[in-house]
Amino acid sequence: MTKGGAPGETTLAYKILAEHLAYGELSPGNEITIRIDQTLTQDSTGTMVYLQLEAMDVDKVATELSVAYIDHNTLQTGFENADDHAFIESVAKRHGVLFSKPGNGICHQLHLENFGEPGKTLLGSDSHTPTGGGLGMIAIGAGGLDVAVAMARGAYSLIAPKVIGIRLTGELRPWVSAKDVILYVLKELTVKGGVGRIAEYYGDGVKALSVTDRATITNMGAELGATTSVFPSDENTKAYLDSQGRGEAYRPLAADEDAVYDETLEVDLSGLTPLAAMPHSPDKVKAVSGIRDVKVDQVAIGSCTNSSYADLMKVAAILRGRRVHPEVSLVISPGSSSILAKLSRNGALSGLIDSGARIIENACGPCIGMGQSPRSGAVSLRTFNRNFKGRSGTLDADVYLVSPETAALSAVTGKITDGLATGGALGIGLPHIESENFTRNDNFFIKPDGHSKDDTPVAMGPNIKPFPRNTALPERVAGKVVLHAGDNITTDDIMPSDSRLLPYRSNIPYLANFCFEKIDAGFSSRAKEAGSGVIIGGDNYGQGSSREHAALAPLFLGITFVIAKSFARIHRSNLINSGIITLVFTDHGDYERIHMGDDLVIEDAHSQVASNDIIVRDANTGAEYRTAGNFSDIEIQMLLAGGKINMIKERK
Ligand code: MIC
Ligand code: SF4
Repeated sequence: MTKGGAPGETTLAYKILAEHLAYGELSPGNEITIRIDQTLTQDSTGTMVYLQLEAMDVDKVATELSVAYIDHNTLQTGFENADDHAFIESVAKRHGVLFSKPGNGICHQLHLENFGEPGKTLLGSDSHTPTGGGLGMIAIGAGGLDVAVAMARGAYSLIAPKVIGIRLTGELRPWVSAKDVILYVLKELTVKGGVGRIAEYYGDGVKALSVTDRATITNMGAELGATTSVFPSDENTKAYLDSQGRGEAYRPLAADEDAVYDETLEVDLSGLTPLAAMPHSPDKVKAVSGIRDVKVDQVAIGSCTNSSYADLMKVAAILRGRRVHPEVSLVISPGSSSILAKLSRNGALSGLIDSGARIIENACGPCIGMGQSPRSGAVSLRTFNRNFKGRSGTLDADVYLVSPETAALSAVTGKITDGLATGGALGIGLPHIESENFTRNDNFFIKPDGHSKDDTPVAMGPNIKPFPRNTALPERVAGKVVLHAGDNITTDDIMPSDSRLLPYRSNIPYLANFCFEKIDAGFSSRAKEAGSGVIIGGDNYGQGSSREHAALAPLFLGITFVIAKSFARIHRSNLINSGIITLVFTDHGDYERIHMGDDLVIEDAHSQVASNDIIVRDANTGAEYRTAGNFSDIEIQMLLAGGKINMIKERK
């Protein structure tokens, strides 16, 4: 059904989308609405989601399953974190949402273990929700408001993506891992190569990858900018589900033999070598052999990309009987409580501790800058998915993204080490774990059963402030250029997140003071002074995290529109959901012609926004800049209403 094609040529992605199609014609570029079976939220985006859900005045969620995880902000350095957790737990109870207590693990790992099902749709308020694609789901990351609406209505609208077929052949060699597969794909396609696309894996090489390998690959498909990534569901999927005691969820799924992909990429797994993403972008990929011997100060193993039982058993095999290099700090955060318990039961945990590894909580932790910031100027090797400048909490640290094998081996040698060249020589045998029975632990889950809106009050802490709301679009939208930014601006740049700021995710007025702090410390006060501001961006503006705080803080600071060369998908939606107009330059040369301090204006905004061609004028010089909105019908309505919530309220 790709390209509107005939049955018998259908990609797996389009088969699942077709099964869930509620509205629209399913062909690339069209706006479609799909039914959403499951949603997930995590705490750092979740507080906004649940404030918005409350604002929508719904009773029970409309999905088959909605889960609220607490994994990002678990340090509890003050009352703010714990208040957020209590708030989320109370709203979860009110609306029939399953609550996962802090300490249970990382949302994506937990969802894979406990709830992911082949052929289902999942919408999550976290950009790495596509981890579920490892189980053959269409799992999409979105802004919090979109997830709140999906919970309320069981549906989500998106532009039907193209499908890029990634054909895998061969088999990975020991010391080469699933992480190296996705790093290779990132090198080939770059951080914007997946925009407007689903990455679908197929071919003989698929069967050589376990579900957790596949989940590593689909997880980091987020770094391609892809809408999602998906693997077939096969015998390995069955084995994984059986190991989690959920064999009944299995359903075989694959693309048709003659499926037609919009684009294809070939990857010979047998030819891959250990790779690393160099500072400061996940697509700056080099062979580990080419950077070997770089001295390492810190190694961090964990995150939703590489914290599975199979990954950590490989790490345990490498560290068993060995010592972490005296000049290296090694921290390990397992993906879930059941993984940690299993490592503890089989003795692997004591081996890790004996080697000198620091075991930290099974949560996002250092991946989102919640502790373990490396020392000044450090080299930090991480098995995570993002190495944007400053994300570790140390602005001048050099973060490299690598596989668990490369990370553990380098922790022992004290320098970046290529396992392919030296791992075997050290006599280290790596276990290959397809799946192994897990003991289910439901003790961290709180079921909403027996509760309702009427018997459970919302637990509001003093740090939880109402979220900013826009007003209906005026006929004349004006603003002063308060930021002129380069290419690939991340949402970490726009709204930084670390142990200092993460506790304030439910307090936009406070957070807004730190907007763009890392790249332009004067931004927030300049925007406040201007009263009404405009941001100019380069290519791929807003890549990375799904945090809608990167739209809500600019909204609070008076940003009315953003003109960029191109936008990342989730951030563009978050801006429009907040009623901020997103425009792309028709002539990229105009990017240079507009300067800081220029007063820009969109006249006749109502009719201009409804047309694709939007003229932005310099109020002082009269210079005109042509831009395109590419807005769908629903987006136009949102912009006119001043955001999605206003539009929903108007329709009631
Ligand atoms: C991230 O990895 O950047 C995060 C933190 O998980 C974000 C969500 C957030 O900012 O809360 C994401 O990926 O969406
Ligand atoms: Fe958590 Fe890091 Fe995964 Fe984001 S990328 S969900 S912060 S572990």
